Amino acid sequence: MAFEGISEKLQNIFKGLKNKGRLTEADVKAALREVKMALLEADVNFRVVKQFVKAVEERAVGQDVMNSLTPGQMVIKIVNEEMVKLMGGEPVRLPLHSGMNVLMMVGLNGAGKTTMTAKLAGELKKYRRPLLVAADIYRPAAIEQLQINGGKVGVPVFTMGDKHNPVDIVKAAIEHASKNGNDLVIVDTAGRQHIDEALMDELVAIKAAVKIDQTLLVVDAMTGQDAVNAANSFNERIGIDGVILTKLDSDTRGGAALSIRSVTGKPIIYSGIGEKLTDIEQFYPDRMASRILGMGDILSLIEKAEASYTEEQADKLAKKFKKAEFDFNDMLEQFDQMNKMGSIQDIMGMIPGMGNKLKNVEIDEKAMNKPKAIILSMTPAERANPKCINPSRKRRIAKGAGVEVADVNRLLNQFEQSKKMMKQMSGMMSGKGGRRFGGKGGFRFPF
Ligand SMILES: Nc1nc2c(ncn2[C@@H]2O[C@H](COP(=O)(O)OP(=O)(O)OP(=O)(O)O)[C@@H](O)[C@H]2O)c(=O)[nH]1
Ligand SMILES: [Mg+2]
Repeated sequence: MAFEGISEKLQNIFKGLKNKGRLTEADVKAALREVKMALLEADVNFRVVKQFVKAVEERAVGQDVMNSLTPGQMVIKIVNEEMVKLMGGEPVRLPLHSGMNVLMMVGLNGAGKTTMTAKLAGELKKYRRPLLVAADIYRPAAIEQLQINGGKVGVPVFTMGDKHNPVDIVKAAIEHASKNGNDLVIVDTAGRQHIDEALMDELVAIKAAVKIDQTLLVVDAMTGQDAVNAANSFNERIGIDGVILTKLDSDTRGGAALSIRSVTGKPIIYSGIGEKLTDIEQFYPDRMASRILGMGDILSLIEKAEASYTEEQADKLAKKFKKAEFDFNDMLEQFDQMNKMGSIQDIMGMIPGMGNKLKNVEIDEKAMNKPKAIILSMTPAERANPKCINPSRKRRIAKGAGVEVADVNRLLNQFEQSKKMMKQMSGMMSGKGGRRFGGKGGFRFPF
């Protein structure tokens, strides 16, 4: 899971701070030294770390903080705010003007350009008519890969095979787009090592030949400082307008996410969070900071839930959630939603306080199949009112699902318990910061 190491360290440091009633300047400085180490270990650029710690320290050792009732929490708040600032503060949307826009995706080998090209098209086709352009003529099967991905998101792909040079391909693609009413051209370029001057020259040549509205650098978040150095080279050599961070679902330490904005001065616009073509998110510095700080990412989670629920469904569920009135019919629906939302482990990691607990827990995604089979074996009436499930019904349900009666009992018990837990959680969440939890994004555990 992303940011695990750094989250855990920061949480421990914060715990130490919170446990102290009063803080001295020395306490804060000691804590910040630990924060510094944690950031360096997460592969954050050392200059960025230095500036960051300095900024936090300047604010944290002030009288207001030290004399406040909760100095520990004030320090945490400052760390959080400075982290948000480090990643750009406000989210930046991809600037698209009216008429034809040409985007060019650039980046190192395997960063995720071709995948992101299709993800972006899938995302933007709600508002635009995209055309993808296969300008990677070097890697075998690169063209085919783009065609397949384009097909999956239902967006056309322009190709001239691998016998023309990329400058001509892009020119022809733009002409083709104008004739066919496509107002968004996204160019997938070849992967390169930043030392590869020939390929850099090629990107410069494309930019010289046609008007590129946005040059987007795709960066693999797992590669830490290498990604940051590459970003710098790309920016100096060809000029970039924005950054897209991919593989934020993987075991990344946080270095790239935290440094890249500050080092290049360019905004992070989107993030890639999985291999599926729907695994794309707008980049929100505040949410990313919460994730890195281990505070969970409730907002992203809720947005995911919202994307896969209709409003009506969500409202209905949120009400039941609050009253802990949900039944097995809802649970069945929930299983399907969970599938749409991604892996359970990812989702749990976004819940505050859960990331840590799940550290060594392997969640068996297939484990959902058994309860699902049991629920499917119930009649709708039984699903709506589990209390009516007597021993003979249990036997019938078990037989239908191909499981033991004990499995049915276990599910019924778990269900009762999770209901209790929901009740507690909705109590907890109705306070600060939990508004949206019970609101239209109402989210519940599936078990
Ligand atoms: N887990 C995860 N994998 C990703 C993500 N984005 C891309 N990948 C995977 O990373 C690998 C490389 O992705 P590509 O899109 O082919 O990368 P590329 O930059 O086009 O690579 P080249 O064209 O060879 O330079 C593929 O296996 C993708 O499925 C992501 O956000 N998360
Ligand atoms: Mg590619």
